Amino acid sequence: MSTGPRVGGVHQPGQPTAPIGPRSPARAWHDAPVTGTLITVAPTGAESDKSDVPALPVTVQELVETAQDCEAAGAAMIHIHVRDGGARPTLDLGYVREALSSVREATDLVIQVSTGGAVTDGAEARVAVLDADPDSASLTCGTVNFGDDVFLNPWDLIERLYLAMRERAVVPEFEIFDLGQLTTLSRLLDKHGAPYGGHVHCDLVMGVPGGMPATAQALVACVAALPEGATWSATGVGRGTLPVMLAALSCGGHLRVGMEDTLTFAPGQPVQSNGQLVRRAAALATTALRPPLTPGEARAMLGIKDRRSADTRG
Ligand code: KMH
Ligand code: ZN
Repeated sequence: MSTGPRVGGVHQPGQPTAPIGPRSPARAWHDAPVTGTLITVAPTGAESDKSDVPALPVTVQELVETAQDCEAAGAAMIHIHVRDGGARPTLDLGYVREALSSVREATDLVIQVSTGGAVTDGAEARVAVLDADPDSASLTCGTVNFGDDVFLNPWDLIERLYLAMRERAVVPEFEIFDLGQLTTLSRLLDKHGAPYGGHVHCDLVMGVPGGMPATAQALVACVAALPEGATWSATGVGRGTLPVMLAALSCGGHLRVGMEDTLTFAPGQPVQSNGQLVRRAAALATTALRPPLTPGEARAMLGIKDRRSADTRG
């Protein structure tokens, strides 16, 4: 077995690899140092219509106001899906560039673009959004049924996105919709080495109809199968929001919340704003003695390249 050097728990390109496997028990989550909580807000998504959900931020102005509100509430990163002039999901580079640069000018948030897009988006457009100069980008590690649709993520697209991110100094966030996608992540890291920044960060997306359930049991199974040294957040879709949030906090994880995943705050109460969801997450994280990380602390943890102009750096 090789003991080649590791950065952030993954192999370096060109180094011999060790067998793929779960983290050693000695490095289990309960032994890891306690840190603050990275709160990511996913404010819009690609699935809901503005006509059905008036509080959904779809214009650049709404997105910027949402980002500012969520930053003040404790978010450190924003996961962005962009809408066009008709509020339809788009990967058009003009729209994406405008949205990302506007949020970067108005906030200190780590800016993550979605490469998942909508289930109807093709591979070329999903790779091309990386030219909009995000700090980070989502990278889903496998195909998953998505309600009546299929969210297609074949191996060759995963590799292509991964390498394109590294070429552009973009930090991936590996989106995990099912346990087996962690096997694909290990295969990816063993074949291609560490991502830009040298650190692996995953987001467990739980409760999509067709993916893993939004349960503590599924979360614990995923955490045991993460690459050594990885950090992770979790997001529970719909009614899975609170069970997943509480399980993630108790297992040392970070949180993603937002109207991409949750439209109901409590039974009979539609979500009023993304800020409302971030405030609840920040309050629970603080109660757990793991208060929200600042954007600067999130940058350091994730290995983000600083793209902010000198006059906006915090
Ligand atoms: N909208 C979903 C089909 C991502 O952003 O990378 C995919 C998604 C994942 O939301
Ligand atoms: Zn998304």
